[in-house]
Amino acid sequence: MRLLSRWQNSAGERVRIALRLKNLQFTYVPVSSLAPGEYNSLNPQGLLPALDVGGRIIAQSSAILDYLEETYPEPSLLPSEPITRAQARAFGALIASEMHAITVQRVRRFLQDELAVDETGVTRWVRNWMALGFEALEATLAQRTSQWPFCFGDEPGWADLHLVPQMSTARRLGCELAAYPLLLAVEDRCNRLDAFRLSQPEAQPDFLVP
Ligand SMILES: N[C@@H](CCC(=O)N[C@@H](CS)C(=O)NCC(=O)O)C(=O)O
Repeated sequence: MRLLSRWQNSAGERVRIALRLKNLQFTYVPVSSLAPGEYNSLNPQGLLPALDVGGRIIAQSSAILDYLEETYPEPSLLPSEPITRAQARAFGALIASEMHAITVQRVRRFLQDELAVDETGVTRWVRNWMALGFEALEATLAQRTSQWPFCFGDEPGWADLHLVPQMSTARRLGCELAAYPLLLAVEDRCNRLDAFRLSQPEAQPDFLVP
């Protein structure tokens, strides 16, 4: 498998973590190493990441995660109990759909360049959706029936691999996270593990390549 990504690719970081949690071999391919236009010919939407499985391309991190979970079920990224499993999926969906998707660079650029929103307005946009999301995530962890060390279990999985990249992205965009102690504690536990540390932007071979 080849993971087409770049160092600063939050959705790609989710997949990097998942591949490592499942102990799967993969080749990390920075898009900067491809010929001009090559990535878009593989993934027409042009967003990162994409997984190349024997020459067939899977786009969208959620589809890639589903593929990995279905094809390599052990170790599972999801809790075995159905309601907890659904809660873990909901936690990830909140991050991917309600936070990440509406604050990514192309959305910020559209606000700024096409709608003439000034820097203060763009910052307000980002902080609003991030804060609403993190508040809900923190409250979700507080409501759990068990206070597991990770989001939904004794091992990290689906929810955690969505959470950790989102927290570092939020920090990079100037969001204050001190109000979320449960999230911070999970993040701290995750970042002690190789699967998470080796997947961080600064650990990628193309770190800082534009
Ligand atoms: N829903 C997509 C989101 C992908 C996405 O927005 N990726 C961003 C980076 S996190 C991207 O490709 N931005 C354009 C770029 O970096 O060139 C997924 O989960 O894969």
